[in-house]
Amino acid sequence: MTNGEIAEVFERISGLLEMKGEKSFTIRAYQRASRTIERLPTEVDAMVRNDEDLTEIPGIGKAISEKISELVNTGALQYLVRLKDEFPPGILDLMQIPGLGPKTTVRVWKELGVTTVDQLEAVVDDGSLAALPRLGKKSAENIRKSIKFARSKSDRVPIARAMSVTRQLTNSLREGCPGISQLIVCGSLRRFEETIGDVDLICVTEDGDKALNTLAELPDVADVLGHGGAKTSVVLKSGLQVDMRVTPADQLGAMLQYFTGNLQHNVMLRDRANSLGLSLNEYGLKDVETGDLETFVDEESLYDRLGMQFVPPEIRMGESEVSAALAGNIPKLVDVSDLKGDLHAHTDWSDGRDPMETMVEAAKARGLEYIAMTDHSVGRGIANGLSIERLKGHMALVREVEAAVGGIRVFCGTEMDIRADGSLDYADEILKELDWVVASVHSAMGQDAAVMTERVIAAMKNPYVSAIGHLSTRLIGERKPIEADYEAIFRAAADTGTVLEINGSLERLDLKDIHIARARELGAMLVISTDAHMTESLRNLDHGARQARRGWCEAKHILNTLDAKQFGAWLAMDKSERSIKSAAHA
Ligand code: DGT
Ligand code: CA
Ligand code: CA
Ligand code: ZN
Repeated sequence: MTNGEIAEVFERISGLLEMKGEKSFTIRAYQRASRTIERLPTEVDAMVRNDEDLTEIPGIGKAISEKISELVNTGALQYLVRLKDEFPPGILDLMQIPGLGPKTTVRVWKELGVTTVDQLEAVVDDGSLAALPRLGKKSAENIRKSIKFARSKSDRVPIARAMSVTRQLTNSLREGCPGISQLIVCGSLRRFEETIGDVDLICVTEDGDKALNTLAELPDVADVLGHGGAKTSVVLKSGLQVDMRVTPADQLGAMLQYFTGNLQHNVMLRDRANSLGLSLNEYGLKDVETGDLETFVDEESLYDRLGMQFVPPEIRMGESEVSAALAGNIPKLVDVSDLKGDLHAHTDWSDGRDPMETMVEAAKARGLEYIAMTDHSVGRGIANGLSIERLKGHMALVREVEAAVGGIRVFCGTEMDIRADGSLDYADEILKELDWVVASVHSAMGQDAAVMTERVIAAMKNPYVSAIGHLSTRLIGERKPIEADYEAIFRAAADTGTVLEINGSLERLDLKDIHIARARELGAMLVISTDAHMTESLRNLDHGARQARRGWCEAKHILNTLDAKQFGAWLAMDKSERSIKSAAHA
């Protein structure tokens, strides 16, 4: 069972308890557990199996720890089963509709007799939902969109879940078959797509049969779809399909290329091969006349043989990358090793897990030269946002921690709410004391595009707002992005000297790839941030970098590739002078 699945169970419990009208601290305890587990980089499943003490995890008490053990050991939780029985069937699906939430779910159930998604759609259509007191046309319209979104989700899996399932799977495979010398994740996961159809693995080993049998016989496998030759396909109990192929090491290059795709990229590469009198398949390049097969140990030599630059997996989209590679126009894309700092991180002052000093130590250990501590602002009550008093204490602590840790710059920051009317959560007199201000939308996400656009641009016009956090507010597969004139926002970002964040949290990956590319083209400055709520999530820099690569970003497009000194010099500029150009000369 993955962390994501366990987290979902607790999310459901908290929702059902809220519908029951349970005490708020009980509800919050389950919500906190859910969030903690979802973000935890270590697999709770494995911790249970290894008899580790789960209550060591901050936010997990004895009661929840016992429930996790029961879940992992039996695959179900009697407490949830009983709780569910108190409600009509279907109500959980209903609660999952984004924007509905426990409160509205109870109302549509009790007041309109709605217990399924289909019935919900019917009351939206006939106007009876909008007629409920305090609901209105606007909310009903948003719920209509959410139903559509929920239905369009299809069976593709968000990347965060696919990655965590894949991590567990590859661990089990290596354990079960020590003869595996390489296990490489290919397909859409290697390209870093935001949703994944199925998981593709290439296994390099002397004993292919053993590896394929190991996969087919894993306890997590629900069904074997195909097994034989050099490949096996299975469906895991989580519903995710896995295709695995084995290959000898000397043919890895062509197999990797083939299995990474995407399909359209592969078609383009085949055409290129044909034009050279060759035919490309997963084993290598065949000379059409002689029938001789040329094999490749790595992808680099294969692309080279085709007379083109190596194409990084993240941009293998079957678009302009092949012609660019033929012309030698693929730029050197930004790499996580280029990133010198992080500009969005939370501590236990708001909703983070770790104390500030721990976060700063961890950032330093990762080799970062600077980090901004950006705890939530006062309006974010549920995230324990900082009052002005507490913000001042926070700033004082930043200075203390910076001195105590040493060797890393620590910036005073905030992640401040952009309120529904476009006003900001702190006054300018406070903001100007801060080094780095990330402004984010966390509420009223269903506003009309025109209102939302104005709201975000209003925040950008503030001279002390350094950056906009996770612009679209989407949670991949969970919450749809805000509707807004993104093009206008990107232009305003460039005009006002406001940086746009590429949020590297796997649940978000926000901006999305095409928005990154467009913002870059329009001259907006970009920064790759972790939004870390615990030390382990500092590795979101890696995800953010890969996301930026999908938008064809080079180091020069990303502000936090500047070293501490350069970044400090850039920060010292007036906002009106900040730009990609001035960053290059910082
Ligand atoms: P997904 O699974 O929908 O997220 O996307 P992919 O790209 O992982 O697609 P998948 O799993 O069907 O196949 C993995 C790769 O294998 C795909 O990106 C390209 C390659 N591939 C699959 N079928 C064909 C094919 O018929 N011809 C060629 N040339 N390549 C194929
Ligand atoms: Ca796939
Ligand atoms: Ca596949
Ligand atoms: Zn946020």
